[in-house]
Amino acid sequence: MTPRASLALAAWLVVGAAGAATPTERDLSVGWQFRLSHTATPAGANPAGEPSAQLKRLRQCTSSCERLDEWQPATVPGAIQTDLLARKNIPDPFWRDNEASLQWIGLSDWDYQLSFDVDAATLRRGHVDLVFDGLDTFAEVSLNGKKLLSADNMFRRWRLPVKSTLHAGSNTLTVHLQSPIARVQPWLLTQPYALPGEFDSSFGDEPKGKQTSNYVRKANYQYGWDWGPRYVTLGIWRPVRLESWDDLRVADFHIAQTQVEADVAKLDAQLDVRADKAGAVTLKVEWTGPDGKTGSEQREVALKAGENHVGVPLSIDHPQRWWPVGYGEPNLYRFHASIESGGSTVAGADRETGLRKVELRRDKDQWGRGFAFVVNGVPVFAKGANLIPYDAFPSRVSSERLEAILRSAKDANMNMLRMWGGGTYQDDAFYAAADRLGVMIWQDFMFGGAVTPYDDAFRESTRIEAEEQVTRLRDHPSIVLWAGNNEVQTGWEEWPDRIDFQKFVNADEVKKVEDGMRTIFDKTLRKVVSDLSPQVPYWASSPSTDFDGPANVETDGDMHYWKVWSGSEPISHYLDITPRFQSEYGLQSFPVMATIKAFAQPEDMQPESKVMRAHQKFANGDGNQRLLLYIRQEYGEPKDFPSFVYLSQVMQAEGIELAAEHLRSARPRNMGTLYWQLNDVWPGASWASVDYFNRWKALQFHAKRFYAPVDVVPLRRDGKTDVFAVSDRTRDFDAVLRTRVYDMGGKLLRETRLPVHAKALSSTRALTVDDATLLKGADPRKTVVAFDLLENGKPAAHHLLYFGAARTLALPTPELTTSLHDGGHGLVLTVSAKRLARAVWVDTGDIDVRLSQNAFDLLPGESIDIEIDGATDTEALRRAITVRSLVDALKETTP
Ligand code: BMA
Repeated sequence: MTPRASLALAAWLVVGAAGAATPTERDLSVGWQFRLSHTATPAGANPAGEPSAQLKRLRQCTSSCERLDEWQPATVPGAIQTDLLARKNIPDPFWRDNEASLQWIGLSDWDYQLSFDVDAATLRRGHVDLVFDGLDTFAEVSLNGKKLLSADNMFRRWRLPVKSTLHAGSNTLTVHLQSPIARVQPWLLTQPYALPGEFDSSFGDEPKGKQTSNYVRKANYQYGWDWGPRYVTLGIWRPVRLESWDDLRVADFHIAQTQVEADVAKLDAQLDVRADKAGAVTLKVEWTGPDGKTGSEQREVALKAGENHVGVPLSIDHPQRWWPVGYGEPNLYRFHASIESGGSTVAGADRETGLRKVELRRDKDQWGRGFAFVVNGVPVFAKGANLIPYDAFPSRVSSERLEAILRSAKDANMNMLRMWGGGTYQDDAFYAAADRLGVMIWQDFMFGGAVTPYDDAFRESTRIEAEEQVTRLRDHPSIVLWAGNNEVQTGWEEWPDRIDFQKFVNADEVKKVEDGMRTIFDKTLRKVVSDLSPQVPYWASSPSTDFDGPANVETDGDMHYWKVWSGSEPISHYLDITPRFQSEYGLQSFPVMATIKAFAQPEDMQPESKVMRAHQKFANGDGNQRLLLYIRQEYGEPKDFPSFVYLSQVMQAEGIELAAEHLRSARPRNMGTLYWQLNDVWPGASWASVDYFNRWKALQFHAKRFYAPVDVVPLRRDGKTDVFAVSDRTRDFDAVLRTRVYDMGGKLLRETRLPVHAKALSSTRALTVDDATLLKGADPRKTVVAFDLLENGKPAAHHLLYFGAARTLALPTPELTTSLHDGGHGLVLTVSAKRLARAVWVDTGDIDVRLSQNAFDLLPGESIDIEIDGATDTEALRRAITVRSLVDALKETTP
């Protein structure tokens, strides 16, 4: 069994009953083959209609495809694109503009096949189940020529009893995968209308406005998004196995957290047991705490033949509770359940979970209605970002990659990530890592923004998917919210194509569509969460007010704010809005040159080249002009392509910092900032702060500072600056606000100190000061102010303030010097500036090391020590290091 499969199956039988053999699992991932299917999809289940001419044309494989009729080795879990890549049947899907010529793969049908032996002993078992943890998506499964399943939902798990279909010796399992586009399109094109979707295909296989993805339970982003390519995958994307068992099977083991307080945790250990016959058993549950403390409870239960839901109440005194990043340890308890009969153990299961109470507090107040996460009674200001899928091909993401991105988030002081609804529910390994790290997960159900169909079959498929996913994930303490979807409600209310649709379609039909969405998001999914995970709050949509009125408002619920970037408004407009919780806002940038080189050649290195546009998905490549707009507005004209890349990151980092710090300073009116977006699905331009290779952009380094538990935030508006001491500490502390005014060329003009009492879990305004008082006649273009919050004489937080956008400043040449040396505990790079240095960036080229700090400003005469982790060859690193600052990147020196 693969490690992933063992994690996916959190409950399993360990010891067989007397006379019954130990239940076994047999991994069926090895030995698969694939080929281009000989039977192309007809009109699928929908008899009427023809696919579009363009689809038919694109469906033709354009490269050498002869060999694809032959069986070739496949990887399971996997996808057809990665299989073709592994066999060198296709070039790298991420290289240059290869995407355009690889669309035929997702428009074709594919077969997978596995031959495997079964012995007589297996066939003597009471039950043999074939379990698919995930099929992508329209899959016809046959065993020894007998059709067993027509799957149609990528997010479901399928369990098939196959004992009577198996025979001793060699068995053949086949999976025929139909192109979801080729299957649904002929039907859709005969319909009176197509529901408004997300991003139209750039390749013409789907006519504009006729998107099939709305009608399919499959990861939406694979149809192309504004940060990722269109690769419609097909495959056996999760593990597959045979499970053999006899009299009974533990289908689920769950620790329901009825009440969790400092002095006691009241739990209910619940088991779902499938039994062949009725009988009395003893249920025993043992637990081990993080400190090694143990306990156990047991009870007699009468099992009936069939499905049983049984439980053992538990009580743990003074539990070591699970705390999110910044508030304590993410403590985890281990639970073991056993079922005993006639003196022997017949079944068992294990679970690990953290004990915590989570509330979504929505108190009415002077600003409207609050939106605050409260964990174990502590109101937690949420600091983080939105998470998108890790890869265009999700099945190739290892658990190491899953964890590495989460570590990057934690290292940047993030305590919450929103797993956005246009992707996939993640592997168990992802949530287990979030549990261990203390990173809270806001979990969307997988709806990315498209208007949903209202038919019963679609809703029922969604309901089962939701039940399976909530059951699978509900013991992860990291999950603190289930949200119905991404932007479905706000889209319906506000987006022009939806408004046109509502005018175009008759009123009855509009009502049906609207009621259909309301049923799924207000009733079906809400009920699944309240039935299966009642201690975790449900939220109808992001953004929304949970159906308490219109979505995406400043006074209630969560808000996505996109006037900056999508609306081209200046970055300073971030200061004009103070929602109760800002769950999306973002600015784009390009990844570092080392990442760009992974998809582009030297001749592609300009913003408007075909390849650079192909890796810029916002507005079909026009996003590079949007980047330039903001770069010019704030900084000036980039000198060359690498400077454009660098400036895009500086702009993104400083812009998001302004917004995030404004939101933190507005606590308690605002209680969370999740910027868009943490990670990337491929190498390209996007809103990510960590790129596809987990290389940190400037924004991630800034986030580490602006999300630190204690921050000093100077916000300058109309010639006046408010300075806030922002603290996520649970205790007040006394500090001193030091203000130093410098001439950028080197001279300290003035220094003042002010005592500050920084309140716990608060933003405290420490100072309000106007420009004239700070400058006292000095030239604003040549002056910088440094604010430090000193605790016991040492800076607990530090921030610089300028009197205008960077392009208006008279920045000096800083004369940066560097020295790479052994700091005793590893390599240290010291960077020093003679004069003020703006936006210093240390680049290590193709050498991947982790820097403790980067993307910072240095005051005149200041030095910084950067710890370097992961260097293997010091001399090669020394040669690779380059350091630049703002003045190096601009075409002309600023006035
Ligand atoms: C948001 C998201 C995504 C999108 C992002 C950037 O609103 O929900 O759909 O990728 O904006 O445009």
